[in-house]
Amino acid sequence: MTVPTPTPEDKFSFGLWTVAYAGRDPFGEPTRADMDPVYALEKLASLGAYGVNFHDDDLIPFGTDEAPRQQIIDRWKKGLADTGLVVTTATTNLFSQPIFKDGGFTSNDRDVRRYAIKKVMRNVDLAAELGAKVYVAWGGREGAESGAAKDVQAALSRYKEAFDVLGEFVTDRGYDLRFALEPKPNEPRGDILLPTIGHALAFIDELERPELVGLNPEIGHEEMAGLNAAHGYAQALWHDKLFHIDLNGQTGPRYDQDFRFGAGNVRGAFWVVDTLLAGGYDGPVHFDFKTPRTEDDEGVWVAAQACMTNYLVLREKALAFRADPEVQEALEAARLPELATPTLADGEGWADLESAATPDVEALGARGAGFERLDQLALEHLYGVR
Ligand SMILES: [Mn+2]
Repeated sequence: MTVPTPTPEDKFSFGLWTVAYAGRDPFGEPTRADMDPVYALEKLASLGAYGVNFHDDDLIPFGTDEAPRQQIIDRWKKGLADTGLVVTTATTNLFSQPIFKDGGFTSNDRDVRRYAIKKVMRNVDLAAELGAKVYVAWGGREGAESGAAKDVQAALSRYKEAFDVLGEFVTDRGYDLRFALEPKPNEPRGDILLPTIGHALAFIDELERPELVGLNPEIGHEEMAGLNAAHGYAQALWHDKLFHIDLNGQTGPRYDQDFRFGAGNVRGAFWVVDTLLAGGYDGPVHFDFKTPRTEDDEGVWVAAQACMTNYLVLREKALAFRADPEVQEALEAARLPELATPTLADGEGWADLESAATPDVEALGARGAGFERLDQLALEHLYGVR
């Protein structure tokens, strides 16, 4: 297998904040210079990317007046037209400024909550104008460090209120735009609300317009919680809620590492790609990574390109795994097709089970599942020996 080359048909997209991450962390100053957003567009297009997305404050520094704001937007639009990159999604920074230290939508302070919703609406207008189809909502500061500091039930009511207002806003404006919640268990808050895919799915059911809200799960965030990211993506697909994806790398439950996709938990990444292919996910393949602060500008683009390379490698391996006749046979032996058969036959009810003959319990208990063979075949594809 040669190293594959990405093309716009692969629909790879990057957050402006990913490649423009200058290396500031809780312990150190930035190690790279601020990046011009139009330079980021040019570099991403030259590497074969399809799309780009941004927080309002990534593109337009917080507090910029109206006239210079418009100049920035006009220059950005020209950059998009010149490079052919598409704005796939946009999002709001409700976490960097001191005003959001206790969150945006769920801050205890009502004035902060009102300002947060207004800030989102302003950037939703821009996102719609630029053609974004999904508006991502990562609630980074929606949470607490201590028990009494947050009334969680009241906070969830305010969280719902915000999405109900925003749902009404996009409906009234006639925008073709849906929201995607991005769960995360912790960091920067001690505990963040809607910490996992499951919490977020349950929350969506309580909204006035649940059809407008889905998920943007990030591999690293699920793995920070010790969860299986592929299973989470699969459940989001099952609920028809996988509106967008954040692919990156993570090594177990520790700080949010945001490694380039394919680094970190490689086996987990393989199953995420397999799950996306099996589930027919056809949205942008988006990377949310941060280049380590050890790297210079050249290293940033090495890492960005590697995200795409690793996805293409894993895609080829997952497809080869599924197409391998030996794998098909092993899947059959492991009874995977049988799981797709309903447990009760057409027209059967509980009474039929009650009167059904008891199977050979001992024989069923003694029978091997064949999963080790199946998993080893997957690993041999992943390790490149098949
Ligand atoms: Mn992350």
